[in-house]
Amino acid sequence: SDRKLAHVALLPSAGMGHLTPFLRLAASLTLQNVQVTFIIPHPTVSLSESQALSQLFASFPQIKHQQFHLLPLDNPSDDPFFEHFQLIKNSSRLLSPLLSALNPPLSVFITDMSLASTVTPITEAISLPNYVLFTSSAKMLTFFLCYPTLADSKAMDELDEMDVIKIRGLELMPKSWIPPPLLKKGNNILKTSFIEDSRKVAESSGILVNTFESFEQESLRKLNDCQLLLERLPSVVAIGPLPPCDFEKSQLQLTWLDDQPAGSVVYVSFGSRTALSRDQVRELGEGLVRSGSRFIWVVKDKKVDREDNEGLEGVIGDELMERMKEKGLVVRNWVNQEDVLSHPAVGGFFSHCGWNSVMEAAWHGVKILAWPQHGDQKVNADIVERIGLGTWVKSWGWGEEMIVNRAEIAEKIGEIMGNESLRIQALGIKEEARKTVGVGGCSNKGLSELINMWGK
Ligand code: BUP
Repeated sequence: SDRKLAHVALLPSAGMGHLTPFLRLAASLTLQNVQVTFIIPHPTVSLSESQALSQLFASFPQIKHQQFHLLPLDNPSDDPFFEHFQLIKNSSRLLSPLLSALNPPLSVFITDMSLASTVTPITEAISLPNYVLFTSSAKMLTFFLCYPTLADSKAMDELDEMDVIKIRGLELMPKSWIPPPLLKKGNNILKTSFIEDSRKVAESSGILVNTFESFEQESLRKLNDCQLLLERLPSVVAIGPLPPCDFEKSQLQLTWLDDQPAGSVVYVSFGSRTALSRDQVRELGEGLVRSGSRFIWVVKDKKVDREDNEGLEGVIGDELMERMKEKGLVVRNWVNQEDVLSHPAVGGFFSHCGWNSVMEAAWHGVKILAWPQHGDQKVNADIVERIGLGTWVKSWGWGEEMIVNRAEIAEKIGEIMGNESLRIQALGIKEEARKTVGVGGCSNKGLSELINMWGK
């Protein structure tokens, strides 16, 4: 055959939510005989990130990795993940020699949407085709691509009068679903990065999205329908759900789960980047006890895991801890989500709807009770509800807006765990998720076609 093997470099952004889909993509590409070089911004923010990376390289010795040493920053930020983006931006000129030195020469480069504006000028300068892996939903991608139009001052003025965002081609979206800084007049850093990254993503060679046809049909149609959203758009390829890999599983046995009846346990986790207030943590704990349901709960009250030194008793209080023992397993900070969602005892997921979590719940057919906390999560929660994977209590609000009380939490958990039709729908979604990445499935074809093109 006259086809050469494609050589692809991957550069992820900060945080597990951004890293995980890159790890899974690296594994998928390697399994299809693509040579992968993984570029690791160093140092990583969290322990979980460095562990996940070591596990990938241990399972796939054929994946090459290159450390990308980040230059120190003059003005550190109080959000470590945000600081990491700044570090990468600051150090980006070091990427050019690193990429040029790779052998065999690269066929393509794939990076995260949040790094697009930083990295594209560098890869363009060395004539490398530039792809973006969009690590959120296709729906969020439609918003992201339209954002520069919205941020235009005239559109912002009109927005004042309305509750919904109305842009040509974009489905109407309540303003309350969008992170407030993006809808403010004047400049702020989130806004500026969003605009710059959005423009660069629209100029890229192609956009890969961790989603699938039947899950987000309408948004995918909009994205690939010529000129509906923007005059010029690269092709948008759904390649998800990127399957969780064996290497991600931990050695730890969740023996507690093994002893619970099938489908009886609700898994409670709000992602790797959300720290709930102390008061909300306790209210949530009380709600779980009151719900009468069995639960496994990941408690997190610091953004970065390295900073978490306080014991569970300190956060939750001895007395509540004692009452939770009977029905629940409480874990500090981190549990291997793949171990949990794949376990037959788990029948529900009380989730923030980070996009990876949504795809993982779909993959395992676990129904969701959505409680979005920030960022893209309300948009994602809406998708979950509309497709029938779960429910979302919209009145709960997000961020530090309000405290949701124990009675409401208990009630909604009871409802979701008892909802039989939702359980069946979730199983149907699981079937579709497996089909689309299997031979002949849409996502499988999407990725294979890209790989063929890259190898030419
Ligand atoms: Br928390 C947690 N164990 O305890 P999301 C997360 N994860 O394996 P996020 C664990 O990290 P953003 C834990 O399976 C998923 O793959 C989880 O990504 C894994 O949310 C990933 O769900 C988390 O997208 O990021 O971390 O809040 O909001 O940036 O998408």
